Amino acid sequence: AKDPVRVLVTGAAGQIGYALVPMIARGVMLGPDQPVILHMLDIPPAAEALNGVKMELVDAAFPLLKGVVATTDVAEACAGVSVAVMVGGFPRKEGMERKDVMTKNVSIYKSQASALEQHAAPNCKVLVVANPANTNALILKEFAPSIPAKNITCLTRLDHNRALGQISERLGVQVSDVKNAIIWGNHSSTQYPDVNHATVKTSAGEKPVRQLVADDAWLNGEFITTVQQRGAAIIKARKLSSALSAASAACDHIRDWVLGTPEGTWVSMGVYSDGSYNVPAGLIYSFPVNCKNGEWSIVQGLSIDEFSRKKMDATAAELSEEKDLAYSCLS
Ligand code: NAX
Repeated sequence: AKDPVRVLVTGAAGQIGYALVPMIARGVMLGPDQPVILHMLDIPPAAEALNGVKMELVDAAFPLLKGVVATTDVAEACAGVSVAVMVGGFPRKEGMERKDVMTKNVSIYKSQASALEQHAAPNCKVLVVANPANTNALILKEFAPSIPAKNITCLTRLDHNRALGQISERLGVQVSDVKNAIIWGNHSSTQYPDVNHATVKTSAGEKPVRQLVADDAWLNGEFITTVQQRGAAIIKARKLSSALSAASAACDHIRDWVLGTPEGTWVSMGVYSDGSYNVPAGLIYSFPVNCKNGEWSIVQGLSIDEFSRKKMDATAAELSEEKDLAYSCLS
């Protein structure tokens, strides 16, 4: 039998945490033959609720779950973890300035960066979910210089999956037959969902999404805004933000990163830009990636038309501006 892997979930008493920890304990994230030990972190006001989640994990009697650490101590939470899913953060409350929210999150991600650096297992893979996800990940990277930049990522897989879902609904095909959408840039409303290279598996082979949809006005308009605004639409309907879909996407992100993407298929991940596709280096930007042997690499050589270029640049500009704001919030 395999040795258990320690997986950290921060903000584990929150709503994504509540959906995510049972998925991890069932093997959805690391595979049905991989035992896990869950490390759950939250802040003292949520300690009692966090303990309740721990009680439910015990009650669920998951065969793969070999232990649960529920704590408000960051060092204890990070000790020996090989995967860290950072869901905890400071939410924007009504009437709050953007700079004030950024200041709170910069301070959280700066201190959690140090804790991971000191206590996590070597080669720990980090996924930041909490918003502003790209910039929180960038701060984490900057303040954990001993963790390789390639180990620090943010979640745009939910946006990617939303794009696949919209195409599947529109064409009336199975979502599992749709692939190679791309989310470029920020996990925000400036993200650019791009289907120029996406395909659908049909009985006559793989066909381009653009050819099958045959409606460029929809693909360049409503499709993009629907994906960009989907988070807001969920809040409107549920009076709560996306949780099960976010948790599921976090599992997809880590699973594909660790176990690899199928040949000929890519996924979207927020990763440290090396300047590919003329995206400024030094931002955490969402790119199409292939994963193999536990490492991602940016898919190279895709053609970028003028429409795409503008949208990729606009979301990069927003990320550069967020980066400057984050730096101005450092104390
Ligand atoms: P909740 O408010 O339900 O949960 C957040 C939890 O984090 C709370 O239990 C809180 O006590 C805890 N927390 C706060 N500060 C902490 C700290 N310093 N250390 C550890 N825990 C801390 O929010 P939820 O709906 O679960 O969303 C969590 C985050 O995910 C938010 O920032 C949200 O904006 C972000 N999202 C990101 C998505 C993405 O695709 N990247 C999509 C879903 C989601 O909106």
